[in-house]
Amino acid sequence: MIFIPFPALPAIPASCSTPSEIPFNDDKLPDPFLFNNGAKGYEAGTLPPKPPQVSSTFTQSGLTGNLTVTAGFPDNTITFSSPIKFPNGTAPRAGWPLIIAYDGLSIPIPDGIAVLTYANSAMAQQNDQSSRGVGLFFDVYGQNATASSMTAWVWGVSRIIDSLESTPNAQINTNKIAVTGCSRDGKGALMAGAFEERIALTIPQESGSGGDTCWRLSKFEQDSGDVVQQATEIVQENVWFSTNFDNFVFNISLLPYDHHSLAALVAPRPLLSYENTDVEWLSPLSAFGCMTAAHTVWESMGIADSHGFVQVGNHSHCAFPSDLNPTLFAFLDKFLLDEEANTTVFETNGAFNGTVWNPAQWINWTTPRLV
Ligand SMILES: *[C@@H]1O[C@H](CO)[C@@H](O)[C@H](O)[C@H]1NC(C)=O
Ligand SMILES: *[C@@H]1O[C@H](CO)[C@@H](O)[C@H](O)[C@H]1NC(C)=O
Ligand SMILES: *[C@@H]1O[C@H](CO)[C@@H](O)[C@H](O)[C@H]1NC(C)=O
Ligand SMILES: *[C@@H]1O[C@H](CO)[C@@H](O)[C@H](O)[C@H]1NC(C)=O
Ligand SMILES: *[C@@H]1O[C@H](CO)[C@@H](O)[C@H](O)[C@H]1NC(C)=O
Ligand SMILES: *[C@@H]1O[C@H](CO)[C@@H](O)[C@H](O)[C@H]1NC(C)=O
Ligand SMILES: *[C@@H]1O[C@H](CO)[C@@H](O)[C@H](O)[C@H]1NC(C)=O
Ligand SMILES: CC(=O)N[C@H]1CO[C@H](CO)[C@@H](O)[C@@H]1O
Repeated sequence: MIFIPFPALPAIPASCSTPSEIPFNDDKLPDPFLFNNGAKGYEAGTLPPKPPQVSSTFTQSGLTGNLTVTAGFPDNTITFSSPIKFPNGTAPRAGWPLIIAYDGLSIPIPDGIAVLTYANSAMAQQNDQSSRGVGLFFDVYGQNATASSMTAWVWGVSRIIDSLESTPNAQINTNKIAVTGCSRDGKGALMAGAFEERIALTIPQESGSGGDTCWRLSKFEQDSGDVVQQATEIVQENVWFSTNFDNFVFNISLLPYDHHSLAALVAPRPLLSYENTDVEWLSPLSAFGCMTAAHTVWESMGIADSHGFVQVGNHSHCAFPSDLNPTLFAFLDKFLLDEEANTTVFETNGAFNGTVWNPAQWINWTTPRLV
């Protein structure tokens, strides 16, 4: 992937060669306010641009729509369909806001928002190591494409949005599209929000390591005796990340970024993440610390209330306790439905199994004022 840390650089000329690695070595979290001039290939592989062919058909029966996307190259296209569940009633002039739900929705939504279920696991399989290069995406780009499931899924989201933009009779407001997913699909949802700028709101749910946690902090938790999913484990478990990441999982300090930088790519657009301290492998300290680091980016822009974080326990993985509804609905009301809402929320129960979060150990930048 090409990481262009905030603030975004001007477009890189086509002739500009991008280094595949940047000399770097720091145990602390890298300063998200420094430029690295865009190195690619560390973690998630390459995200291809829009291919020459993208077309779609849309049908609707009652409140259920069916968006079918065909995308690829003249001699090689793939076709995939996504069901859309529409709200009852008359669409707003600009169309309905929409949530794209990776592999199905696991959060409640208020009335007035459509839901598209994205079959991301068909786009790029995620069963185990045997899933490498398997899925519709790889039917277009080849089994050996350097993409990972994460980037393949983002590519599919982008083609869905391309198709909605050119399908006015679907009555979707393409300026009001959110993305969500839980656990492995939460990792994917964050990646989509980071790399697809047409996503207006990003809601990863219990995404853990590879999502809203930082690799350095997950390693710290593991080294402190907590049993968490960290980089060395994650590359064994599945094919979410590129094979190149194998070269860094034992040398995390060499990464010139961490996932606070990934989250920062979402800014200034809003990000709301939920975490669950009852599921220890979700790396609870890492999630809180990583999002604390990322929060400085929204703070620097004077929009701290566009970045929410809520970390509670007492529920099973990917369940969504109803006492969390007010924060979720506040974000959906404000950013999808254009209603007034207070979206200031950044909280944790601090249940880190006795491991201590010491910000000074990880964050040594001062947050600038960019407004
Ligand atoms: C959606 O449309 C496609 C293309 O016509 C079709 O193949 C598919 O079966 C449809 N899906 C559903 C659930 O009707
Ligand atoms: C949609 O709204 C109409 C009118 O209020 C109602 O009769 C109908 O049952 C509703 N349908 C669904 C699926 O909610
Ligand atoms: C993909 O890479 C593997 C390992 O390098 C190689 O054996 C295989 O032939 C390649 N397949 C294609 C379709 O290029
Ligand atoms: C919590 O910490 C203790 C002591 O380091 C460790 O034995 C235990 O495995 C940890 N629990 C989890 C779920 O990580
Ligand atoms: C945990 O959830 C149960 C059942 O919903 C509830 O009775 C209990 O009070 C909750 N405990 C805490 C600490 O929130
Ligand atoms: C918004 O909510 C936060 C957190 O509950 C609270 O501290 C703040 O005062 C509220 N702001 C307004 C304008 O009500
Ligand atoms: C932060 O840490 C880096 C690397 O350890 C060091 O070069 C830099 O001077 C530190 N910055 C501050 C403000 O302490
Ligand atoms: C450059 C560097 O630190 N490389 C190390 C990466 O991790 C492996 C496995 O622990 C070491 O053998 C390398 O020295």
